Amino acid sequence: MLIRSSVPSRPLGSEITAEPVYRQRRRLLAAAGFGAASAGMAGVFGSGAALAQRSDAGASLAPLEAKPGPFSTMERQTSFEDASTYNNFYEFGTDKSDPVRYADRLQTRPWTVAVEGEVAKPGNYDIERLLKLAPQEERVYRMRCVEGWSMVIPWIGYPLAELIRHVEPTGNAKYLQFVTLADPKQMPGVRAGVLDWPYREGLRMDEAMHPLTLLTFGMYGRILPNQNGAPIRIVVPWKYGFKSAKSIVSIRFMEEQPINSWGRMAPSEYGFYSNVNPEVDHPRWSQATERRIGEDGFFTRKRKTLMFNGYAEQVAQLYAGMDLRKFY
Ligand SMILES: Nc1nc2c(c(=O)[nH]1)N[C@H]1C(S)=C(S)[C@@H](COP(=O)(O)O)O[C@H]1N2
Ligand SMILES: [Mo]
Repeated sequence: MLIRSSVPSRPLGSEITAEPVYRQRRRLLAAAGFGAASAGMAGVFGSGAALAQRSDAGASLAPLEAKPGPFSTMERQTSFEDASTYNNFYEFGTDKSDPVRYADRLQTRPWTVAVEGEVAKPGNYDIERLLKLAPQEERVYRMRCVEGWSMVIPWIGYPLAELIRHVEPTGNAKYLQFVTLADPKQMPGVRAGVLDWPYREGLRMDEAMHPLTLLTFGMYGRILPNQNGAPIRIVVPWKYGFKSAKSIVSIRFMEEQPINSWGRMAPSEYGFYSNVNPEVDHPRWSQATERRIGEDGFFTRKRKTLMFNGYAEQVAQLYAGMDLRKFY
């Protein structure tokens, strides 16, 4: 089995919290050419100068305390370098390398998230308060982009359900909408009309409450790099990557199914649900296989994409009785 479903929760201790940071340091040292591990490193690295720059950027991020959480895959993790330099974050541009190039302009403090709509406790929640609302956990999730590539990333956060319970949704709250920052002064991509800004995404309430859905503040033992959605994003591992909205500024509790940017842009290509499904192709390409970033080599075969990205055991019952060709 690839999924550990019950890791006993332990009290926070330095030997536990230090572990992801330690592993990350080893990875960075190996990537920089120190130590024998470099031969086995996944990923293709750029020039030495560029790499040094990236490593410094990573090392300057503060460590985030986290205990190991449930549902982590044991699969080989994507390198921090790949996960933080090959990104989709269209507010910074449409090239995979644009986010790492431009996202350092993003001011992530002060930052508040407006909780709005059908809740008993609406308001502006400060990021420092959100960070401490529940214990942080490390969750190693498979991530599958609708474009056909995938990664394995150790995220840090806590279940979104913790925040939802805290703000007390009313009986009318059936969906959540996430609205993300769209500031042309900090985000050069927002001037381009590729999407109808701000980037919006949504989940049904039961999806949002599912224990796999992570309110995410960090990865690889550190706070999130800006290009990965600092200071706060969601991660929904059984759905295509675009559902995992980055740099969230508002969470709206709604009675009706909310607009989501990609669905609005091309409704026949991107549905509201967007569950990973190898049997339902994108109109312009197959979704049956994927390329794991860092694994590309001459002899590397593509991987078969798994139903619900391998999380069927946990989430299939959310969609019992639904026609997944209709509700793609
Ligand atoms: N605000 C915002 N969130 C976003 C996107 C974006 O363009 N803007 N891209 C999405 C897509 S398509 C993917 S695959 C993931 C990528 O997350 P990562 O770069 O941390 O791997 O972020 C998602 N969240
Ligand atoms: Mo994506």
